[in-house]
Formats: sequence, structure tokens, C-alpha cells
Amino acid sequence: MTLRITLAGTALALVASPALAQTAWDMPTPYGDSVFHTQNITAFADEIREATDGSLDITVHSAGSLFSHGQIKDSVRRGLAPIGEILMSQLVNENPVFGVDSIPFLAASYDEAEALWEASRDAVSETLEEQGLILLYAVPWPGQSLFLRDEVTVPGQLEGVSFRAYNNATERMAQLLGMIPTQVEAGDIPTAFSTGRVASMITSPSTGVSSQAWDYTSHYIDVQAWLPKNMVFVNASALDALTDEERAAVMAAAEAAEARGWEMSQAETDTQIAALEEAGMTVMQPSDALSARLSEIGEIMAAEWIEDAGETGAAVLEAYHAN
Ligand code: PCA
Repeated sequence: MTLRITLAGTALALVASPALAQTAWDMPTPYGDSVFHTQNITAFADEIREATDGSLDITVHSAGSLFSHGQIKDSVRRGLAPIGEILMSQLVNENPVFGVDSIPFLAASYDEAEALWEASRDAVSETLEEQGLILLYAVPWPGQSLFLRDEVTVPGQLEGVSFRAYNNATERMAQLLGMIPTQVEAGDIPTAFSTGRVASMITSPSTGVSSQAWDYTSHYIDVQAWLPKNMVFVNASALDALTDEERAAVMAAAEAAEARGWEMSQAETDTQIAALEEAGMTVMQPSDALSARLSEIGEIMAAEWIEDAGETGAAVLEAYHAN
């Protein structure tokens, strides 16, 4: 009986999938399905499936459901997953070059962010390659702005306030403001606020909306201080094991995803700020005093980064400023 069912199942599978060989890839990603980065990745996977007639089938596991954000890079390096996405600056402890996009006001517009990416892409890509990882593409989040429970006009008002950080740079910035940082993953933001672990944060209007910031903060201060990127990368052996056609489909879809993602990000900036306002948040520009303090902090953090990043860092900044 069991045998007959198995044979019938096999025959059915052969009829249903005309492709001779099928490669199934699991793709762990850190952010939720409503986030534009995840939607862009879903479109990337769809394009590859279509271009290869289903012979390369990528299943996206969003919101850290397959591996947690902190595990994704090593999982792909070790071949436990063939492909994945992370916030690039998460790897800054491995190499400072991964954190160049998280220095306040170094590159705060899309044009500047693009120039910075052009200047740093090779260094990022080479550093990943040393670990058997191939960079496919990177897409920025909209500008990082403050979410607070009170209107803040004088920087001193931030002292002692607990703060949700998501990487080393946000933690450092909070320290320089006299705030008390705690690292919290994007998916855990609502709980961290509702249980009183944090009372403020700096993130994009996109993450503000996906985490329903209006439930636990009231003021959005539109500083748009930097545009941190997510990057998608693949295990080099997994990429090698594909057919030439499949590999070409991956590379073409990556290029398209990079272009589409930057456009989605830019379009989101205004629509998501409007959504925050619509949901009842007060949207305001920073006071001169707050802007001045944040600029100073940007200078301090840039100097610290340059010291850390040595020659590679100097070359990246030189290329950036030459643009
Ligand atoms: N959202 C992510 C990273 C940067 C952003 O805008 C987060 O807050 O975790």
C-alpha cells in the first residue's frame, strides 16, 4: 500500500515538473514581509524562477524565520543556506568598510549614498569574497530619523533616555548623546517599547511604519542622517554549482533588484513619513541646536571610523569625495 502511494506520487511529480533538474534554494532574510526590501527580494526570486523555467527555485524565509539576523551571514558562509540578506553594517566588527554607510551625515541623500556605494562597493565585495561569499546587490533604507516620546529641541533633553540601537554606529551615536542604548532587532521593536526596555530610536520611516511607531512614540524628527544598506550575497560554491544559464539569471535579476530597490527606497521616504503623520505622529524638522549637535557627533564618528578603517577606509573616502 505504502509503496503504491509512493510510486503514484513519483509519477505525478515527474508529470508536474518538466524541468530535468531543479535546484531549490532557501533564502533567509531578517525583515518582515511588509518591508520593501523583502518585497524586492520576492520579485528577485520570481524573476529568477521565470528566467530559468523553474529550474532555480528560491524560497524566501523572511523575518529571521530560518536563521536569526545575527546568524544569516555565517549560515551562508558555511553553506547551510546558499543565499541571504543582512544589514551590511552588522559586519562592521569584521571590517570597518561594512560600516561606512552608517556615519551620520557622511552621505545623507540618495545621490550621496549612491556615490558612497560606488566608492565602497569593490572593497565590500572583495572582503566578502575572502570568505567565499559573492556580493549580489545592496539597497539603502530611507534616511534615519528620530522617534521620540516628547518634543526635543535642546540636545540635553535626550540625556538619560533609553534608546533602541540596531548596530554599533547607532549605539555609539546614542552614547555621544548621553542616551542609554540597547540593541533590538527590528521585529522586536514593539515589544521592546511596550515592556519599557527602550523609549526612543533612530530608524527609517519604513521601519517606523512596519513597527507601528505611533503606538509608543509621538514625535518624528526628520533628520535623515544616513542611509544604511541591506545587502544580498550568495555562497560562491552554490553559485558555481549552477548551470551557466541559471547563474546568468541570478546576476541579471540582482542587477534589476538593485535598481528597483533604490527606487522603492526613495519613493518610500515621503510616503512613509506621510503614513506616520496620518497615524497621528507629529512630524517635525530638527531644531538648530539639535542639528548642530548631531553634526558634531557625525564629525566625531567619521574621525573614529577613519582611524579604524586605515588605508582601505582612506581610499574609499577619497574615491567618494572625488565624485
Ligand atoms: N531599518 C532597520 C535598519 C535601518 C532601518 O531603517 C532597523 O531599524 O533595524
